[in-house]
Amino acid sequence: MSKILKVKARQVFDSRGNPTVEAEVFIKNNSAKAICPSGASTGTYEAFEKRDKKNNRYLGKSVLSAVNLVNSKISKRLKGHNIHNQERIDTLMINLDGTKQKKKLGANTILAVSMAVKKLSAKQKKLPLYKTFLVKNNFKLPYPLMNIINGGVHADNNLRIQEFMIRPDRAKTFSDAMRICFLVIKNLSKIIKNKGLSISVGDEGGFAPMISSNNQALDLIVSAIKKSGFVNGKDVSICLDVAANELFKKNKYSIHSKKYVSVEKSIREYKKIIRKYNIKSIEDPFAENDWTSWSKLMKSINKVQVVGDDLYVTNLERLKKGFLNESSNAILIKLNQIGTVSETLDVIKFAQIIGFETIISHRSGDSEDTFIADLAVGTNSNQIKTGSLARSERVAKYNQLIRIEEELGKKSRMNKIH
Ligand code: 2PG
Ligand code: MG
Repeated sequence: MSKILKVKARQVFDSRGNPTVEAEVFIKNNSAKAICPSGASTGTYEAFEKRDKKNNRYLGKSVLSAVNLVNSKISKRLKGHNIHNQERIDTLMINLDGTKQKKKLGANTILAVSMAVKKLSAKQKKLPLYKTFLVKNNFKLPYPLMNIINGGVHADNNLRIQEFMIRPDRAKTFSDAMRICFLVIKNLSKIIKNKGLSISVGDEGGFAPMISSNNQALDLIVSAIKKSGFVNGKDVSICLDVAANELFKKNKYSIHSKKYVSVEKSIREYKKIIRKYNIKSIEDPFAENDWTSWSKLMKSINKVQVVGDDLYVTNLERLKKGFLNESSNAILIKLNQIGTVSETLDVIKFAQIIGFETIISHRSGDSEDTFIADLAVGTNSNQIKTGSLARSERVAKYNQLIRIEEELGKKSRMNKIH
């Protein structure tokens, strides 16, 4: 009954209009499908994304060879295996690939299948997806980290920092968290418009006005929070993703202006904006190999969430190194950085054992697939980062969380922000 009959893939498109893999897994009388997302500011240590670099028909971006691999090798290997044994299935694919970064089959190839298997297992058991991960009861809803101003490689403006986010820290329910973010975003839209700037949006649905100073973006957000009747740093907190890999050259950083300055100076600037704008969370403040600067920052600030994204790439070995090095106190979780559901869950489990916050994240190239919304609830992750309240591929995840909250009814609780 639960044995895989075949796996089939097709090339579909992501939110940036780039080809991506959708995989569909079939058992007798049932099937499920999943779509793999894709990043723009990627870490060097991420698992490999397979694209047909030489196929000019899609400017080197098609994933037709990945699709072929699913339809041939992977389908053949997984045939007859039980969909409820996720670890076994993921291990079979990891071994079929045989390389450390999944270079042979591609993490995008493997992950689409891995997620589809997970969804089909839940569907077959007639369970909502969020009930099939790590948590078995007392489900909690995550706080949204809404990326409301886009910069860096996600927008065409000159903002150095990639993501300016808000987190509604005092929301009592997920629906109320949404209402608070909605108000701030609508007010921010008015403020930006009144300044004669454009309210067009970037890759993750946040506004992408033609401004170039981080402080200017932060001032706009502070005004929007105030205008909505909330207190910055209490009701709503500002959180950043610097994506510093993109702002690093010869041991210097150009985070706060175009000029490259020392790590010490960058830390002083961080402390300044943390104080001035009550910033509660900073992701990727330094580059992926610059472990010493991370721990220097950790030692010089407190009560700020420091999040490793490109630093850890959802990889257990790198997370262990960061733990020993005291590099951060939180980890961003992206399924396609590592390539299977099982490995992602192992990283989340370890992170929670060592007391790190786990933040489930979308990619800048994403799709209508809402897998990560269920993953956040099912792993007791206290935050989810999935863009702003614009672009359906972002909003779809928030809408799924609204449904989960409704389904949990009276038993539903918000998670805790530490
Ligand atoms: C990030 C992500 C998602 P990308 O840096 O955190 O916001 O961006 O998918 O481009 O790596
Ligand atoms: Mg990031």
